[in-house]
Amino acid sequence: MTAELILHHYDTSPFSEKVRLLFGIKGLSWRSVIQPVIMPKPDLIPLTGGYRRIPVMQIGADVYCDTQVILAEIERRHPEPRVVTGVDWAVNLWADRLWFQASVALIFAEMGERVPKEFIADREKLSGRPFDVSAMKAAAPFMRQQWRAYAGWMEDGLADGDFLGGAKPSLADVAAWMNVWWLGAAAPAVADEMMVGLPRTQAWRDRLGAIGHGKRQEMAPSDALQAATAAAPADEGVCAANDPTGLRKGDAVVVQADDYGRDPVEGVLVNLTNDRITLARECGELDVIHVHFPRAGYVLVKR
Ligand SMILES: N[C@@H](CCC(=O)N[C@@H](CS)C(=O)NCC(=O)O)C(=O)O
Repeated sequence: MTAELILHHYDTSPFSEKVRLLFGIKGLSWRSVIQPVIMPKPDLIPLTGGYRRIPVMQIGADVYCDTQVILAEIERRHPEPRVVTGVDWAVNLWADRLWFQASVALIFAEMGERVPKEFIADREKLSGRPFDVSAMKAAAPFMRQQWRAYAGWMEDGLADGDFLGGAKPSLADVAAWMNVWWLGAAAPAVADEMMVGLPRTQAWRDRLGAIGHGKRQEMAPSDALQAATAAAPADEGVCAANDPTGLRKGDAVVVQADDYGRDPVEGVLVNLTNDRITLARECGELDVIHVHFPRAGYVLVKR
């Protein structure tokens, strides 16, 4: 059986939109499993071992947590057309963190009191901080300046080609797209205002929007769990001998995000490189699953 690309996501998720766009750029077929926007996520947690953020990609018994490792795995398995060039990963982290936080403030300042209280309670647990709409409203004027400065970088970056990397879409475009797409979808008038007088960025936005999402086919969450049970992890993995942690294959470890959604995931280390951590987890009826995380933005310790 060929291992299908399964994306656990929901349609309004900006981080998921990065992956959907990459599927479009590479012309890939994929299965879509819709997961809840707030906890509980009973069909996701058995696969990840505790990681709750969205999206998660699954290929058989391999589970990829965080868009950094999801996008890297798609590029590895489907290298044509190539999208990762230069310092794209650094651009990706900037767009995921600094730019995303500016987008969050702009969007929730705009949505204000319309945000459901269950969502607020869930996101307070996710971040460990109050979800304070009035603080976001107070921060919005400053965050608008930040957002506009980032959009100005886009305008400059598009001076020599249709895309940030030149003539073809690159990972930098995918990373930046998340913020432009989300603001456009959640607060369209603010997005238009942020892009006034930036004609190259406006044309880029239309160009990326026209790429689409590849070939999407819905899948039931139970079928995704079944696909994990039916498969074995793709690879044995290798642990780099000179890793600064001194950790070795077979060590019992814990991985968690360093920003928000820091639920710990426990497992046995099977792969450790400069950009990836892979744990083996025994999941009862699901047998062994390999759960993959990026290195940047995650904390790895021995249990
Ligand atoms: N660094 C993560 C961030 C993912 C993230 O923040 N996702 C949001 C949705 S777009 C999330 O998980 N929110 C909480 C939830 O959906 O439960 C990544 O790149 O995948």
